[in-house]
Amino acid sequence: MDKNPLKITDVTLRDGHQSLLATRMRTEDMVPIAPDMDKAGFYSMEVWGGATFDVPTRFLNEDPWQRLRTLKKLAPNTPLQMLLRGQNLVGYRHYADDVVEAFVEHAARTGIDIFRVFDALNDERNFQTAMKAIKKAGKHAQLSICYSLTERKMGGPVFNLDYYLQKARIFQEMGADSLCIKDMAGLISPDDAYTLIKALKQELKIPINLHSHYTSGMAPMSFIKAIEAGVDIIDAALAPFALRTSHPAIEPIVVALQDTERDTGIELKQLLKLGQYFESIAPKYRDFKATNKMSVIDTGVLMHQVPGGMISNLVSQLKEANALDRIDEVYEELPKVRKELGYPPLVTPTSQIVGIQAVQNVLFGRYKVISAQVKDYVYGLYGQPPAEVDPEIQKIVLKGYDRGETPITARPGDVLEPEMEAAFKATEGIAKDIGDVLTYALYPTTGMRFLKWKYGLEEAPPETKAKTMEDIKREDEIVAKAKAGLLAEKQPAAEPVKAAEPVETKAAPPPPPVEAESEGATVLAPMPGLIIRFEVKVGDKVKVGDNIAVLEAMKMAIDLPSPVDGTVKAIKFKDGDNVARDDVLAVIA
Ligand SMILES: [Mn+2]
Repeated sequence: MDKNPLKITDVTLRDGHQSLLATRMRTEDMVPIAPDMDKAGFYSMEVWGGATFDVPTRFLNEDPWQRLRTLKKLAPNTPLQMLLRGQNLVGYRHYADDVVEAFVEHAARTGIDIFRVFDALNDERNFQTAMKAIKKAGKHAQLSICYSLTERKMGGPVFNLDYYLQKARIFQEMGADSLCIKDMAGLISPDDAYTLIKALKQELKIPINLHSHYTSGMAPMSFIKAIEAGVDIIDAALAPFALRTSHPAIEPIVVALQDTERDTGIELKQLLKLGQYFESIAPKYRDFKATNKMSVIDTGVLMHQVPGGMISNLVSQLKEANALDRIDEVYEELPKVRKELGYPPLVTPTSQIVGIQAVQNVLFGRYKVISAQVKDYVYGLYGQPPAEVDPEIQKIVLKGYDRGETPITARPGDVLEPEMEAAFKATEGIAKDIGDVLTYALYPTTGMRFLKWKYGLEEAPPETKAKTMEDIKREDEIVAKAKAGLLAEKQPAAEPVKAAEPVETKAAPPPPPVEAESEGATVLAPMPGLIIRFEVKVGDKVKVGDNIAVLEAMKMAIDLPSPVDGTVKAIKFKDGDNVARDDVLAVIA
């Protein structure tokens, strides 16, 4: 029997907890088990990239660079892998080439061996700079194709077999060391997996990796068919961090292939030891686990091919806007917007771009409110969509856009000015190494806040602290008591205690003047958010459609246009203020 062992990339420490626990696992819980994971015989371990940069700096008060350094030391024998969003790196916009070069170089030096690179539009030009930097660092470049569909199965005018084969050929030609089919939503069906992998194996010389999610329930079946078709590597997670919206579990795959020609050679005993450990720390993160459903699969995905994570985003946006009852309209709007925008695959950041526009179209009328990202996208700053953007929509979106009304056709990276020098300057006196500077370059606001926490210039808020097993024990005891009826309800105080002294009010800002409101048109906050900046001041003359303010809501910058011609009579907030839905931001008369 010819042996052709299947290789397994363990994704527990990146996509596993990103999928199930909002990426909250901390380095301190990886440290004790990393040496044992190193002994398991995985082809590689995905430990970094994706949201593992944003979440630690934003929520955990943890340095992602330090995590990587630590894991490299503890697991020196297994190649460490990261997910890199092409020119987006680990952020939500395109960065200039000098940021991409510096990031890849430092990531390689700090411990990354395999860079899995993808682009939300599968636009190969967005790989060029990262690719060069990976090769220069002497590391493995795995280029990925985002797997997307327009109907239930592979085919149709856009995402058909030819599309994937053509992209794969281009990527191999560019010098990819391996190719990944990145099925981020768990859409690939077993028969399509077989057809696609078989064709790719015939067409390409480089190894093929299949990445899928358990979301729809099809992934383990698709893996078996892909293995039959000769796939070289699959991604899977240890059982406690597998299934649901995560990945197929490693353990049953290893056993299923035992004594076949694709036997992985991995010891089940070692895997069970790893799984036991992850079970033991998992309770600390249970607050992030979805517990709202009995079903571990999302049958809705089978029906409409919308990624599960995107649906939960849509739901939370509608909730914030107090309009959850309009979810069905959004489901109807979504494919229309996606078509109009040239069928982008639905993955970060295009899933947000399409999703938020669909929500806004439903709430405020079609393309009445357009986010800055949608304008950038239609202008071509994210790259070239798989199909043409609807010319009518293009006109509406780019009307008055400050870079111009005609989209670019060049590589997006070519129109971006270098950014590192400004980042060095802005972090002078705080940043101690290039990692710090990059943290800021990627996330100016939360990155700088993190650097201040890191170097003790500001105290990290208590919510960045980890939950301990003692906390869990205490919670469980209270729940057990409550279930046994032993928990006495607190008696309400007979008389609420009134404060004797009036509260200090000196520091509070004066209430915004309201008198002008009756005399003009108002610019309202369409949803809760943070004012990035006002683009006008009191007394400015404006025309209908001129931008009054930019609001950050749902990770997007949204332009708020003037509803009328007139003069700015009042501005009710300042840059950086948080606003509620329907707050009056400005009055124009
Ligand atoms: Mn994934």
